[in-house]
Amino acid sequence: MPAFPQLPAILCLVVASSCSGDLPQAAGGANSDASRPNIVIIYADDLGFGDTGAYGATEIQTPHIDSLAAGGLRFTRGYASSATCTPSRYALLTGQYPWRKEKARILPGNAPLLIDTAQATLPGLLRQAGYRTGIVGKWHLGLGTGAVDWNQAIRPGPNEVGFEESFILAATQDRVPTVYIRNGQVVGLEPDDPIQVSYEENFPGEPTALDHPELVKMGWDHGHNNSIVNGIPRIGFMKGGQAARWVDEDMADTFLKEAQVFIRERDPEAPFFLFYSLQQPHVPRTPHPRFVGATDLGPRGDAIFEADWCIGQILATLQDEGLLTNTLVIFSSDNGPVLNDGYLDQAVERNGGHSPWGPYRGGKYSLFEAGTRVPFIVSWPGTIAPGVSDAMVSQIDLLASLAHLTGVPDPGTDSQNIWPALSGRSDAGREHMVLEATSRTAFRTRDWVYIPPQSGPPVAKNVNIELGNAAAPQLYHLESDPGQTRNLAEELPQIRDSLMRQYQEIISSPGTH
Ligand code: NG6
Ligand code: CA
Repeated sequence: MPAFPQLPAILCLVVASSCSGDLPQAAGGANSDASRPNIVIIYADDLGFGDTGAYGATEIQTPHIDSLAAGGLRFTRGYASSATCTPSRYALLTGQYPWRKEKARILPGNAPLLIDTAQATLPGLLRQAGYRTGIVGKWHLGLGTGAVDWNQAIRPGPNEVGFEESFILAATQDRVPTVYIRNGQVVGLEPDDPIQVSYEENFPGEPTALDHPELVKMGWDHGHNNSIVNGIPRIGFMKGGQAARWVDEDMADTFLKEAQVFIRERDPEAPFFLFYSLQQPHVPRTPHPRFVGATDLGPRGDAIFEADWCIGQILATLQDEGLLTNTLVIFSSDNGPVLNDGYLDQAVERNGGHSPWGPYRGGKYSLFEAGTRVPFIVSWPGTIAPGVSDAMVSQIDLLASLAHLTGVPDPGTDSQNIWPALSGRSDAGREHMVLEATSRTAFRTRDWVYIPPQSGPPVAKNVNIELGNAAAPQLYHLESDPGQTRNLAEELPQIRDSLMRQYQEIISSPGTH
């Protein structure tokens, strides 16, 4: 049952008038225009459905996310497009299903740009609508066209696919190069100490976790035994660029400050779009020392607490700047949770009774529900009424929905305009979607999921996550069985076959919804 609270009449009027059908186009001062609010997408990395107080966590305090949820719309059926990072981000920014794109998989740090510069993108569309656009934080969509020279301008990248300003980490916190990149230039690079990066072989004389374990302050469990930077062994090899290397423990503060500057230095004539792409709680989990011990869960819990604090600072910045009521804030995560993702950081040992995956099965990398079902909060005080929505919404739909909101033509992708659901005027979101997890796919409707036969192992042993693979088809009724404990594929062949046909039709079609 959808749980929409009874709204006071005056609030209903505000909601109805500001979100109805075709909205008036901008007329001068963008910040007073109800069809062109500032837009901030806050995107966590590997944060699970159950990792925040707003979604039931009791062992980690997330007061700022909780208050965002209390003042906004909290979705119970909110989805990332994939159970890993690169494909989810690709879908969010381009509106295209990632499984249509062969190379939309977890990318190494030296991969070429995955998005075609001619492709429609969310920031590109918002620029058409007159927005100033920026990204701060994790990118992980590739850079350049092949062999990147990290000592020159690195193009194409975020600035060539719609972001006017960018301050990013190239791939993941655990992958080289461990440097920040601003508008295509490595920050703080000294010309006499050039950076070299390889994912094939080490550079002679450079320490790795295998030959210099004494230099390691955070041990590795699987993978993560190549170059050591800041005492943390990484994926990939790197040489040089000493002055440019980041300090992991300062990363949250660094990104926060960049995001705040982007907001404060706004153009009074133009609304802004900020993609604030947090690195937490992805590995390596390195909260600033002032957050160490904030929870009893060790680095993973403390990193979530730190991320929540950062979100609070962003909301406070919006408030200080008088922007709260004309800024649409969307909060979500790129994929589901994982405890041991390759470092010895006590995430398993100290997890206690916490359930990062909420009531769902699986986690990061999984076709089961917890792989892609994530926190999803939409807040626009004064315009979107607070509440809880059971509409099925996906990050892939932000492109068409925000194009609709801001009055730019929908480029026709897999993205659907679900603005009525995102703004709380309807509890009908998406009717169905194809979910992806490490190149495998499944078909989700509002209450059902159909998982076709998969040949892979049932469990990813390193991370101890059930992947959703089985030789036989699987069918679950999520409304009555959220934990996916009863496979109904044999019992209900008609439903199974009907979902299977819809699924096959979509995956064999060339594109668009
Ligand atoms: C995996 C890494 C994992 C993480 C993941 C990407 C190993 C053994 N595991 O390959 O630690 O980096 O890639 O995560 O190397 S994601 O959230 O960016 O998709
Ligand atoms: Ca991720």
